[in-house]
Amino acid sequence: MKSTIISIVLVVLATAGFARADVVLPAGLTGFWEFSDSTNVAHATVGTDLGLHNVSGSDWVLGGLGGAIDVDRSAWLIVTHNIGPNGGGSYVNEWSILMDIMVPQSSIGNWVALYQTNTSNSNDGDFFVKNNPAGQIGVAATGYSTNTISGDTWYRVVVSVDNPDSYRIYVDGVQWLEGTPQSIDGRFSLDPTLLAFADEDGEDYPKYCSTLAMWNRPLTGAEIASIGNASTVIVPEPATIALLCLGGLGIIGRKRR
Ligand SMILES: [Ca+2]
Ligand SMILES: [Ca+2]
Ligand SMILES: [Ca+2]
Ligand SMILES: [Ca+2]
Repeated sequence: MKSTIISIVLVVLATAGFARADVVLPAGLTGFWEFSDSTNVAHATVGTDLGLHNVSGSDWVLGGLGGAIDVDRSAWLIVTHNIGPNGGGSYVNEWSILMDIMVPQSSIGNWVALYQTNTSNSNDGDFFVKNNPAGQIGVAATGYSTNTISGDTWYRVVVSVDNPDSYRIYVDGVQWLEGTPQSIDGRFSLDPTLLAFADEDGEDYPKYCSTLAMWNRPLTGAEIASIGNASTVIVPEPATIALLCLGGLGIIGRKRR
């Protein structure tokens, strides 16, 4: 019976995927959130549903790919990524995150936090859109991009992290920053959760998010180029969904303990 269900799931997903010529996400995906359901904005397509801090279904908007969430100041998303410690440390040192974001023009010229690795949000954010020069992205420790994002425009931002070897930021498939590499188990290693869009002292002007994804390894430049820009429809490998739907998540959970 299980194999019948798997077959049906695979056929349905494969048909849907090929019909739309969607881009299949690279291997190692551990979480994928699309904000496509206004009645369940925290829903995970792959992995664990998001935690919501000061955001709810009323912040769902039609925008980006299949809907997005309007993340105002003092609001953030609690992202359980299901990546175990790796890279030779006690925390997650090899990882990647994808964020489809749009910063309204009214936020440009202010700090816009993109992620915070401190799970209690008790220190500075760790990845920002900078206030001045407006629209550069990064943080002092890693450096900032020279290129800038514009207001009211959707971007697909990917950060590929391999502590202590590399920290790279890509926008719409193009590398924008060869960042300063970071230490094992340091500021850019992860606890079991990461906070998307959080900052401890108000450097979190409003932004929109249409897609989030995380991987348990540093994606390569070629892989990130293949994912395209914020209008490229991306889908998990059918096997990833089937596995997670049928209890794979439980197995991953047990391995981590
Ligand atoms: Ca490594
Ligand atoms: Ca701050
Ligand atoms: Ca921090
Ligand atoms: Ca979406």
